[in-house]
Amino acid sequence: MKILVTGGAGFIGANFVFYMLDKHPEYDILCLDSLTYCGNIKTLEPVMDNPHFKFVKGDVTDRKLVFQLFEEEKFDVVVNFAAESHVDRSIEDPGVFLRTNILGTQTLMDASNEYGVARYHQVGTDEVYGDLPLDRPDLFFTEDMPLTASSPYSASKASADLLVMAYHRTYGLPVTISRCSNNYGPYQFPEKLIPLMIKNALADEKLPVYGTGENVRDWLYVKDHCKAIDMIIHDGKVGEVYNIGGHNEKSNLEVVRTILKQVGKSEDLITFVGDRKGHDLRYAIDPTKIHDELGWLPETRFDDGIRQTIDWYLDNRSWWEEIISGEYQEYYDRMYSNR
Ligand code: NAD
Ligand code: TDX
Repeated sequence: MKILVTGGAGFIGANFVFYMLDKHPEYDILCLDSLTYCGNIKTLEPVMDNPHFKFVKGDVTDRKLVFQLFEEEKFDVVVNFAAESHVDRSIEDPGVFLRTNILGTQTLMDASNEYGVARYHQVGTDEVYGDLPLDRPDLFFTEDMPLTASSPYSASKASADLLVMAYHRTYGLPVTISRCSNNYGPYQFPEKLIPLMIKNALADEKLPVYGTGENVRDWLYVKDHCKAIDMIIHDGKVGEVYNIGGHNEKSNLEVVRTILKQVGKSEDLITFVGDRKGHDLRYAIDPTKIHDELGWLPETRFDDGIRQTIDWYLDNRSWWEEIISGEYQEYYDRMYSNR
């Protein structure tokens, strides 16, 4: 089987490349990634010499390049991770989110239609369901809920999902969509909550918690997400959406306190800062469908996953210290200095 993995130099895409080369050593994987600020070719160094892996630097909206790749490589399966993925950046500058997340998806599906693939899989997010109230712990996101969006990021991801279902119905493209909750684990760019807080705690810098810190996210260890996508591309039903999540809801404050405790730093580092515009209150996935239909269950408990993640950031300082030396510092100052 030959799989095109787009966005494979990013956090989840890279973890997926490692997972697949390990689980299916006979598969061929081609990673297409334009290496934006959060794509890191160094992350893929361990597999660069693997004869079953190939890296191509390029943009998913570059029609000529994408069509040429499909013509030459004859992919069986496409897994589209390529995206602008940070909500705060989408609030600052939505344009690139619409371009990559919507037009990139269109380009990949046009090529999939033209050259024929057995499966086009869209990596979606639970943010397309909007948010849930904090005082209704009985409510969860299910696949049949209507799509809504709070940020330009989630609007772009919801648009992409609608386009994917339209390509299925109109052109018969064999698609699946997964919508996962918040991921954490190795190689996550330190602009997202968990790695940002680990990095700041290690440096004895303030930990900027938005608003009251009561917002709830449903955390999943990245490897469990990769396993779910592997199951969906093999056994998922064409035309279906699968929610992925492990019933692991935590308030942001709980997450930050856990990190401080594990790195042995004081809670005095916590600083409440101005809230995110349009900040979603609570995400919570109902994973019944993927469990019942495909037998998927998460394997990593939050306590173990967060410990492994913190250890990874401690053991791999050079990976993130290099990242935070460039554009990152300007972003950080812009985002946090006047909050
Ligand atoms: P990320 O930002 O770490 O990585 C995105 C990757 O896409 C980077 O390597 C980047 O270089 C690449 N990319 C961006 N624009 C591109 C373009 N125009 N052409 C080619 N490559 C491009 O993101 P992530 O956290 O790994 O998320 C991956 C996917 O999973 C996204 O689609 C995101 O919406 C989805 N998702 C993420 C989470 C999460 O918690 N991180 C949860 C659910 C779904
Ligand atoms: O400095 C911070 N302080 C803070 O309180 C940051 C960066 C975040 N937060 C809060 C905002 C959210 O309530 O923490 C929570 C998590 O924030 P992010 O890590 O930015 O993730 P979120 O906005 O929940 O979106 C993530 O999950 C869904 C991913 O970034 C998306 O790509 C994915 O689709």
